Amino acid sequence: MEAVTAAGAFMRQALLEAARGLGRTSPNPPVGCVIVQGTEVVGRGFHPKAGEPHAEVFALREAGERARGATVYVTLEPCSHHGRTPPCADALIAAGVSRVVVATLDPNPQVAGRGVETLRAAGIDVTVGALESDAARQQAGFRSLVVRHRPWVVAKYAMTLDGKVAAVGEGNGAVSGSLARERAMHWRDELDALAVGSGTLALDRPALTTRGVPGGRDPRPIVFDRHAASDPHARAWRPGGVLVTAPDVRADAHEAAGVTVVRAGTLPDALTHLAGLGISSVLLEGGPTLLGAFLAAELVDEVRVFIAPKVLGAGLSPLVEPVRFMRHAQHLHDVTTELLGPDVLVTGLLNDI
Ligand code: AOF
Ligand code: ZN
Repeated sequence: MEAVTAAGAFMRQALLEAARGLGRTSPNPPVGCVIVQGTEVVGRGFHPKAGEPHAEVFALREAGERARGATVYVTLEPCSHHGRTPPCADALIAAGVSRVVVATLDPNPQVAGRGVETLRAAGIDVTVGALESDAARQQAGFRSLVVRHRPWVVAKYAMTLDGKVAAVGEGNGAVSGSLARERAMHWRDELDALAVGSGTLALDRPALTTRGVPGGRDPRPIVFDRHAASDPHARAWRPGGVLVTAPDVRADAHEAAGVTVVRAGTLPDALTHLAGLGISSVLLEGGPTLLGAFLAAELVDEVRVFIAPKVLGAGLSPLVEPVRFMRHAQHLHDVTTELLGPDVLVTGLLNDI
């Protein structure tokens, strides 16, 4: 029992290492690795960026000779293929490690169990499944790209106790408190892209940037605008920006402004195009038409909602697209709740990873 707890604690550290790469590794996964001799951590590493060395390589470098006979905790199965970098399984064997604890298998068809097989064939003791669901959730973007060829979609909004996202007299007064807004900024830093509809772009004039996160980077802005009628010079646009419009719609002004234009007849089609641009995760920040359309099409994978202890009595709902019967409501699973100052954060999944 104790061994399981210790393994969990080290894997938890490996997940924290991996988190340092979130938002920076696409189309690769965020991966973390911790190497342990007895109870001492002798090496740590994370994958910083596609094209750069994998997590295991950094951890092995730090451990040096102390990797011999050690136990390795890694959040994704070590790779067995020659990609942009050589196989991690070979590097672990060469370093003489005794045991490897893996959180999740790699769904990449070039690996898919062969990393584990290679290690076992070399006499290394391999365990799979430590903190598996946490790791899979952390790698949701990568797994979604590999398995479904579309990004992982996270719907985010903040609403009052009576379910309003804006007051009738004012479009964009803050609903949630500062801790909630700070958390949401971390998500912008961690997800590849941030999407809004053309209505939100026009009404809120959002910057769609990451603010107040040390070392943070901005997500790619995406605007869903079926008529391509929105301002091609809106402040949200920056390099990497994507306009999603309908087939046969001209978007010359956007193209001239350097915006990548995706033409899609359906939302699933749009997501396939976004995946093709290397976008593995999308934070949907509204408005109600866009959120409603994604939800109705069952394309929201994860929900993150702040509930503020305020009452408006009237105002804008977070989504249009009503469901008439309780039995037809979409149910979240793996629900979490957290108090952030006065606000409650509710998260949950609508699709499996
Ligand atoms: C690992 N450790 O830290 C990561 C892995 O092009 P490459 O060489 O970077 O290979 C990318 C693939 O390697 C990626 O699709 C995934 O299957 C795996 N990522 N594997 O052992 C890591 N980032
Ligand atoms: Zn590797």
